[in-house]
Parts: sequence; C-alpha cells; structure tokens
Amino acid sequence: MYSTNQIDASNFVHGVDLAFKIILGISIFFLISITLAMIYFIIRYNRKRNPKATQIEGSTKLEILWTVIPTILVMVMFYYGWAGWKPMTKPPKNSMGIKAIARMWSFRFEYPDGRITDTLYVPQDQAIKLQLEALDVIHSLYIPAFRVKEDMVPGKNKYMWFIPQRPGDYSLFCAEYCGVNHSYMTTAVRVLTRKEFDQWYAEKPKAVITDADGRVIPGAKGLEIIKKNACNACHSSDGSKLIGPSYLGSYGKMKTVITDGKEREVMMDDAYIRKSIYEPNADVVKGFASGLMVSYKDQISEEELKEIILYIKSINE
Ligand code: HEC
Ligand SMILES: [Cu+2]
Repeated sequence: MYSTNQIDASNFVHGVDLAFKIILGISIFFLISITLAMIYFIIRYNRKRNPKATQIEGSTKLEILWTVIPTILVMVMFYYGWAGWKPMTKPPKNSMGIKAIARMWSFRFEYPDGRITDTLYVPQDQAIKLQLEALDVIHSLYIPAFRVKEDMVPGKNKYMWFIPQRPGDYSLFCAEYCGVNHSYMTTAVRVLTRKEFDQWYAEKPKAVITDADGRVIPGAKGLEIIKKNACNACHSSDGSKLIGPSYLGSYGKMKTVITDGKEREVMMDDAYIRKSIYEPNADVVKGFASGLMVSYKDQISEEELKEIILYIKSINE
C-alpha cells in the first residue's frame, strides 16, 4: 500500500513524481477553470440575456497575457521534468555493474562473479548500474516502482542506474512490443538488505540437483538451465506446440528440416540439438519460422548444453 511516510522504492521516485504531480496539478487547474468559464459564458451570453453579439477585434493585452502565462507554465513543467531526469544520466562511480540481457521473450542478469539469474537481485542502498543489451529486437526495461525505463537496442551500448531504497519485490517487465509473447516478458527485482544480499551472493550455485534421498535427478540441471534462459517461452515439455517444437518425445526421432531452402530428414541426436541451439537457423524445423530463435552461442556453454540434452532425453517417454 502507498503511504506517504514510507521510504521511496528508489532514489528517482521523488523527482519523477514531483514533475508528474506539478503537470497533473496545472492540468486539473485549467480543466476546472476553463470548464467553469465556459459554463459561465454559456449562461451569461445566451441569446435571451445577450441578444446582440458584441464584436471584439484584437486585444494586445490579452494576446500578450495568453502567450506569456502558458510559456511560463510550460517552462515550469520543463524545469521539473529536467530536474527529475538529469540525475538518471549520471551513475555514481561506486555503482555495482550488472548486465541485463533481453531476448524474445525473457530477461537475464549477469553479475560480476559470472552468476546468472532471471530475477534481478540487488542490495538495498547500493547504486546499481544495469548495462543493457538486446540480442534480437528492441526491448525496453521498465521498473515502474523505481520510475526507470530505458530502451534496449541491439548493437547499442545503453545503461540505466538507480539506488533501490526499500527491500521487497517489484515488477520488472518489457515495455516495448517485441513479438507475440511480449506479454510474457515479465520478471521481478528483489531488493535485499545488504546482509541478505551478501549471503545470497556468497552461496555457490549447486553443481548437481538431488532428490530427498540424495540421488541425482537426471535432467534436473538441464531443466534449470532451460528455465534460466526462458527457452520454455517457446518450447513446451508437454507436447504442446508453442512458437517452437515441444521437447516431449523428440529425442531420437526423425525430423523434417529445411536446410538452405531444401527439405531433408535428420535424426534428433546430440549433434542436432547442439546445432539447433548454437546455429538455430541452419536447419529450420518444417512448419516453424526461422529467425525467431537466435543463437545461444554466448549464453550456453558446452557443459550446459550437455545438461539440456540430458533433460530432453529424460522426457522422452
Ligand atoms: C523466441 C522463441 C525461441 C526461444 C526463446 C528458443 N527457441 Fe528453440 N526454437 C524456436 C523455433 C521457432 C524453432 C524451430 C525452427 C528452427 O529450427 O530454428 C526452434 C528449434 C529448436 C530446437 C530443434 C527442435 C526440434 O524439434 O527439431 C531445439 C533443440 C531448440 N530450439 C532448443 C532451444 C533451447 C535449448 C532454447 C533455450 C536455450 C531455445 N530453443 C530457445 C524458438 C525458440
Ligand atoms: Cu521485449
């Protein structure tokens, strides 16, 4: 719930809200005064009360008045807008750098120690500088509670920064229509206290995933990698056709693919999966669009690839 004595969620809330309130205030003032003036004129100068219209030709005084007053008002709006925006362009030197990578249709975040998450974890009261990268089309990273939004443009170095000031979860989503599943591009920022964050950051991600009895679950790691990279935005594990083919029961099957414009049959084996992930547009599965899946060469290591293959094999029933 919003309450005025709460700390702002980020350092930009005050400036942005102030500009917003001033513009809203001016707008409401004019909405009311113009409406009232109109109503007054309708009554005061209707045909009964004022049968003969007065012709007025020009008034320098009025002309000056309605040029000067709006100019001042617009300058006031500009000043507060500028004052709220300017600090957003200057990240402090002690900012913590995190890479934010967008692709159809997910975000991922890379921390200085190389760890990757799909939720953005940040410590309270620490300036965070997000290096913004887009791998396919234009996306936009928006955190409404922090009052920050910035386009992510392929091939362009862009950034945003902020200081999260209040622990909690806040929504983070894409604000630039980027294809059919644009609306799935949502995740969260989790603001932790410094202590919680340090604890989280010190934990090493587990190398293997085990069940309650300590047995390694085959494919569990692969599923985690698939989720982390949001492959499931386009591929289901239950046989349903999304943007791409389902993983269910696909391993070892013959696939019809289009290679350089020619149809051919290939077996879905390790090499084919590897190629599908590193060069997705070399063999395009018949019935699916090429160019939608972009290469994961820089995001998925050979090790992770093996885990993904294990997972696809594990759901082959
Ligand atoms: C934006 C949607 C999208 C995302 C995200 C995506 N893919 Fe794909 N993928 C496709 C489409 C479309 C095809 C079929 C066309 C083709 O072969 O390029 C495909 C094909 C594949 C194939 C070949 C499947 C078959 O049945 O022949 C594999 C394997 C695959 N993707 C794995 C992955 C993995 C692993 C990830 C995550 C690291 C991923 N994909 C992310 C859209 C996507
Ligand atoms: Cu997007």
